[in-house]
Amino acid sequence: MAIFSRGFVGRRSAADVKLPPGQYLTSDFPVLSAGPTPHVALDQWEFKVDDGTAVLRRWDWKSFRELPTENIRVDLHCVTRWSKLGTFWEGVSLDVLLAGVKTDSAYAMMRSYGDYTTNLPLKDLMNKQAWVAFKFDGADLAPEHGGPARLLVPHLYLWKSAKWVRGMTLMPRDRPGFWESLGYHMYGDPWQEQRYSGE
Ligand SMILES: Nc1nc2c(c(=O)[nH]1)N[C@H]1C(S)=C(S)[C@@H](COP(=O)(O)O)O[C@H]1N2
Ligand SMILES: [Mo]
Repeated sequence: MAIFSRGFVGRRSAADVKLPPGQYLTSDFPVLSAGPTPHVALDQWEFKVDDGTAVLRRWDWKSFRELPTENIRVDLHCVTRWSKLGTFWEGVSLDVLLAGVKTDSAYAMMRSYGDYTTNLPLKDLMNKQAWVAFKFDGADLAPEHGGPARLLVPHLYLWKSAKWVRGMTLMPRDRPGFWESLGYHMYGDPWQEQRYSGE
């Protein structure tokens, strides 16, 4: 008969878990920000989808929070080698935000308050792979973790999950965002260990 310690009942134990190569488990939630935390008042907040010329979609906080939401339980993998398993979020799927948007663009640049950017293929943002998340563990997302709202793209390294997200620009060709310009990988698949360009 197996003996379970209390802490592991109903959870995955370390032995069950397959981490991406070069990652270790952490149970706390480190804060990694390239600059100061921008504080965005909800009555100032907006999220826009544009194609570099025209604004295609726009929400203020009220209309954003009227959109259908999903509860998401996902593993996070940071390029600095920590992984955090089974994190719990609430957010609006990018499938909802991009519904009906017609575009030939294959890429998007995510843009944040505070000027952080990160690039992704549009197909990685669709089909239940990405959310604009505003709650973590049932509470409003803390400012240091990206509140009021952050992108959540758990299948890529966490630098792709732009905190304080304010919009996205659709792009016909891939272009590097903030960390990608400094040598991080253009795509960033943790299972392929795509940490830096050239890897
Ligand atoms: N706007 C913004 N988003 C960001 C960052 C940042 O510096 N600015 N850092 C990225 C990196 S490198 C990581 S690992 C995660 C960290 O998220 P956390 O601070 O909630 O752990 O946010 C990502 N999103
Ligand atoms: Mo990171």
